[in-house]
Amino acid sequence: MMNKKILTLGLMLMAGLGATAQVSLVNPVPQEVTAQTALFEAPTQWQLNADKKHLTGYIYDALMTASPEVVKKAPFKVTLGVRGEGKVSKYRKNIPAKSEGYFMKVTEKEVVIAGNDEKGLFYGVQTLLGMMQQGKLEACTITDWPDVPFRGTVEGFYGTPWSHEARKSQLEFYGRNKMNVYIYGPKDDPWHRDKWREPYPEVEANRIAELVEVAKKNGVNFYWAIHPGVDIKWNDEDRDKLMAKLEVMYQLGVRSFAVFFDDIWGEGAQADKQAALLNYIDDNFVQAKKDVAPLILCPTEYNKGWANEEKGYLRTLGKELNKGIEVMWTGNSVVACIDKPTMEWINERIQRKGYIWLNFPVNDFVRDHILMGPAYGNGLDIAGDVSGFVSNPMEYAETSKISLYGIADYCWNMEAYDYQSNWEKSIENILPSNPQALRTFALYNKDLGPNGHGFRREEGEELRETADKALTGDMYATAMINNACFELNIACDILLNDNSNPELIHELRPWLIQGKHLATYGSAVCTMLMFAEMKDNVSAASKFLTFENLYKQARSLQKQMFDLENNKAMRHPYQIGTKLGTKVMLPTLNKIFALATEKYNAANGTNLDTTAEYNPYKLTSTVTQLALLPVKINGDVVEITPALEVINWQAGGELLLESETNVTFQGMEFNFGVNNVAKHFRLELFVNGAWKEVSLLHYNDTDPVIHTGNELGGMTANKLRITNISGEEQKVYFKNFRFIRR
Ligand code: 14T
Repeated sequence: MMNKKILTLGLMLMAGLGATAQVSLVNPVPQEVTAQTALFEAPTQWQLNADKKHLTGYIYDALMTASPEVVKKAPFKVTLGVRGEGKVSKYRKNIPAKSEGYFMKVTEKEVVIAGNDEKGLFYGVQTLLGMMQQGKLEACTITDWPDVPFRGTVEGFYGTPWSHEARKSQLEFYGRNKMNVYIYGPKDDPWHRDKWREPYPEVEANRIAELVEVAKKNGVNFYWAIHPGVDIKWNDEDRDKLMAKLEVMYQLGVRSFAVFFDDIWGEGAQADKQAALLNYIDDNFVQAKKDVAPLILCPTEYNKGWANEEKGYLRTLGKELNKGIEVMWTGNSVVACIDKPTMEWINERIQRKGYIWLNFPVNDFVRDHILMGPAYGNGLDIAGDVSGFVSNPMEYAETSKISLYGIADYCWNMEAYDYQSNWEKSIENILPSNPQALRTFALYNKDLGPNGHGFRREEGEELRETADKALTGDMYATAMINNACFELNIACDILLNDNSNPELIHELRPWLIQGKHLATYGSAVCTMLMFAEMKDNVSAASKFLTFENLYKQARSLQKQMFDLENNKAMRHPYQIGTKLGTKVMLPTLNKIFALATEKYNAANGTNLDTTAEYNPYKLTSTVTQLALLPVKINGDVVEITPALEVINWQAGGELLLESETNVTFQGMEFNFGVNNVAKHFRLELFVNGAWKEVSLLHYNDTDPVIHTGNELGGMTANKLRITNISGEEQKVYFKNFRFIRR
């Protein structure tokens, strides 16, 4: 407590002097720091004072990434050592008796780093490197250790697995930020899941071997996970195949293993069988090898929402699994923050401390959003209740580092974790060339939007008050929103031309382009509102800068945003959409658009459309119950939302669907929920200025689905209509209607 106060005081003094305290550059925030305000230039040369064994190896290599030259008699001395070694015997009492802990002392003459163990020494070196980032040092002493023993990530998402380069970059990032676990388990790596029995082909095998090496150099345990539950048979043959695969991975250098049973059902999902298998691996592989880390299990019921108390799956695991086998847990639901009650609930059932699998910042269930917000919401009092804490990130590896920087800090020094200041630091760290641009852009990429897991994040709170005022017609507030859009536009342009972190900009690119659209849209609608409010024509000086043209611009941007979302090259292959600012900014701009247009219509007797959502499909119908059904576009599938009631489709009644542009049809089907009704309806497409009929049929008498004849494939039209030609009213359901475009 005392030490933190001194640190804070030091920080405040230095902020006043316009300098940054070098300890404050270090992530994770160290446990205990006494710092003076004496900043000095880091030496350009230093002499090393360490036992021979520290003059090679990964700790030494890490130290060598710092710029000073090693010179025998340099006046600045760096002493390295581990508890028990003569070189650091003087500091015996200062070294924290904690795994991976270290003591460090910096003066203008020397640096001493004394690890409680090898890893502690490595982390002390990382702290030194962190402090020296800006070429300066600060006199201080640091006593430091991690709160959570296992900290890191699980590459466990669905979608494109990380590239080899991305993985290496991650492992280095983990080393620098004192995370010690990387669990390899990408759902879409065939040899992890579908082909779990088969060894990796040579190229992939070599890559894994290389990752193991890179992990070691960065103090990270590389866990390789196997996902056999999809089709495992609980017999000796499959058990031996699994053991053989683990042996192959062991030969590649892997020394830490996990077995995942998530997202499966049926045969593979039995607690007693899973426990027996894991115990078998533990007894005959982990214990037998002696150099293999404790096993990790991801259970089938990996969150409280899915736990079946009656069947007692979790209690069975708790009772039967060998002690020492870790059990993963995502919390109260698949995507959740972790708190004390979460841990109490699970730990009691599994008879050990849960190993947290945090489904953040993973976005495989909301691929239209990219997540650049802080990691917040997890309890700051659970360090003693978890055995490990790993984050499942996005397939966007580089962007994920923003949140992972927070996870690293949280796991290391939980009570002191301040997510906001961590986030600010993290932005600086990931893009030192343009942190303000990245921060400005990231403000609009925090929330996930509505999603099946109900997991939401704060976004745009800083705008809310101004937005509300703007919507009451406050011109100053409107100008402020306009400024925010201007800033977003500047940020996007700066980032698109930043080449200091090409991978980051590559990942962000679709959102950066959408960000520019959003910002330009924002400036248009804010200016519209100002013109509409000011009534007398402020733009008299220009015949072109008019409300009408701004309105056209806003309309164009609504369409451009829509087009970008549906652009095959830009959007994610599995889910349409490239969205940002969806929590506050976009809804505010849409309201400003509507408000400005209403005001303009009222003052000028015009009838401009005030709806902001762009949709190129327009449905009209003489059947009143169908007239208001929304049309949804999902990639190449265009669907009319089903109606829940019985439709009274009068004789001659028609449903008309018009498209702004020509559509080439690939297929169509619909379901009126009644057998043998195809003959009562006529489908026509408007091709080159004339209606052309397309035949309709059922595949059999008991299937209400209506299919189109083969002639539809490849037809190009901009309208279609369906008419009741039976001469009498048809009572039908409107269960589904969809077509696929090319
Ligand atoms: F293993 C688990 F802890 C876990 O979270 N499994 C998956 C994970 O691979 C995925 O990235 C994550 C987020 O989407 O959620 C789990 O996958 C699901 C979850 C569902 F609720 C897949 C389908 C679901 F319906």
